[in-house]
Formats: sequence, C-alpha cells, structure tokens
Amino acid sequence: MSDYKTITFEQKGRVAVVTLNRPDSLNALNAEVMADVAECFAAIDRNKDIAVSVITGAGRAFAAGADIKEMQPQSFSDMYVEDYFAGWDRFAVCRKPVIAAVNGFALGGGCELAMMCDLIIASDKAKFGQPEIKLGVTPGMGGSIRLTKAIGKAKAMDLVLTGRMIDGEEADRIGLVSRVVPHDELMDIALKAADEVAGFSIPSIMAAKEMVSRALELPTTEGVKFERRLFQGLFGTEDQKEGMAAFSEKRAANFQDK
Ligand code: CO8
Repeated sequence: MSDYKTITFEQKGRVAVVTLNRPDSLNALNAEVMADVAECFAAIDRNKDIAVSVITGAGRAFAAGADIKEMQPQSFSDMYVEDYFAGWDRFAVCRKPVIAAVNGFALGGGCELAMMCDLIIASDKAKFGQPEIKLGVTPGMGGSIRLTKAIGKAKAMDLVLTGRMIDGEEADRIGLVSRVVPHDELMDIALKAADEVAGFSIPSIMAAKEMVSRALELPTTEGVKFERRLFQGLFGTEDQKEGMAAFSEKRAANFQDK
C-alpha cells in the first residue's frame, strides 16, 4: 500500500481500517482525499488477504462534506469537463464490503460517502445531513438517489430541501443507518462486525454485496435471476462444500476463499 497524505491505512487480520485524516477541516473531502481513497480501496480489492474494510474519520467528524473552500472558485466547465469528484464512483464500486463507522458529522459529501458503504454503524454522537442547499447547490455525490432509495421520498425531501441535521437515533429510526451505538464503543463494534464478516468466505461475501447492491437497481424478476446465478455459481467453490460439510459435522467451517 502506498503512503497516503490524507488518510491512514491499517490492516488488522483480514480487516482494513481506513481513516479520513484531515481533522482540522473536519475531514472535508478535497480532490486529494478522493484520490487517496480511490487508490486505497482499489488496492484493498486487489489484496487477497483483506475481506472487509472499515472507514471512519479522525477527530470529531466522519466527513463534513466536500471541501467548500476548494469548490468555491470552480466554474461549470471545471466541474463538467474534469468531472470533478468522479473518483468517488471508483470507491462506490469497491467489490468487498465496506463498513462506515460514523463517529461525528457526516454532512453533504460525508453523508453521501457513508451511503456508498454497505453497513453504516453510527455513534450516538453522529450527525447526518445534506446541507448543500444552504450553499446554493444540491447533493452531487449521489445523495439524492441513494438517500431517496434508503429512506423514501418524504424523508429525503425533508433533508435535501431544509438542509437540517439529524442525529444517529433519527437516522436509525428512518432506516439511514444499520445500527446506532454508544460513541465510546463505535470502533469496537464496527471492528467486531467486520471480523464477523471477514470470517466467511471472500467469494460469498463479495457475491452477497453484489446481489444486495444490484437489488437497488434491478426490477424484481431480474434481481431474482441475478441472485440465483450468483447463488448457483457459489456451488462451484470449495468453500460451499466446506461450509455445508462443517454444518453436518457440527464443527466450525474452515474457509479457504476458494
Ligand atoms: N469544507 C471545507 N472546510 C470545512 C468544511 C467543509 N465542508 N466543514 C468544516 N470545515 C472547516 C471549517 O472551515 C473550519 O476551518 P477553520 O478552522 O480553518 O475555520 C473547521 O473545518 C472547523 O469547522 P467549524 O469551525 O465550522 O466547526 P463547527 O463545530 O462550528 O461547525 C459544522 C461544524 C456544522 C460541521 C460546520 O463546519 C459546517 O457547517 N460545515 C460545512 C458542512 C457542509 O455544508 N457540508 C456540505 C458541503 S457541500 C458538499 O458536500 C457537496 C457534495 C457533492 C460534491 C460533488 C461535486 C461534483
């Protein structure tokens, strides 16, 4: 793994822990962060020893959004021609599961980044919101679509049009997050969940992520067919034989990612 300037990377067994590390600007997402995150997660996808990642933020924010100071002078053509921030699409297509451990502010692009992840575990001090309307713009990293799919039109409109912040409890109630946990236990719980997933076979973990992600895009009959092909394909793995034999023999499975 390279040396990153704006994030830190640690490997704990089969789990990667990536920390957004610009605490002085509440981990505002500038072009450098985007490049570091995209490169880091591409490397994680290639790394056969990593099954799952956790992404979190240093200090009191997960990420307080795209870097407003960097964006302020940009013109339409800068944004359009350079496709500013398209690198986040590379993160969104990471094939191994990513757990967002949301430790504080997750606003604008920060909320959108969390929604690109597969599980969102929020601290009870987390704050979510899409405040772009207050800056004369709108969500631009997929928030309008991912938020609407996650929580429905009524709640998404409320957040996008008013720009109001919600706490972890409300985010949990409306289905934006997977779990809300006491702040001091956030990383332990996120790492425990990551370890649990990392104990399974990587092909089945990746297939599970792929089918649930596609469920959001496909009509039901196509989604069911897509799921079935992946399910059937897993019968070509040694780990399917091992997992089912271990069940019959009443022992723990010893998966080999094959
Ligand atoms: N960008 C740049 N700097 C930021 C950002 C940000 N998003 N958020 C905070 N900072 C900086 C502040 O400027 C401040 O720096 P300094 O100390 O140099 O003045 C430092 O972080 C600490 O922030 P505050 O002093 O403001 O801390 P408070 O506790 O008073 O307030 C808040 C915390 C409420 C989180 C406040 O900082 C805030 O409102 N931040 C901005 C939140 C926001 O509007 N986010 C949305 C940004 S737009 C966006 O994300 C669009 C995404 C789509 C882009 C797609 C492009 C194609």
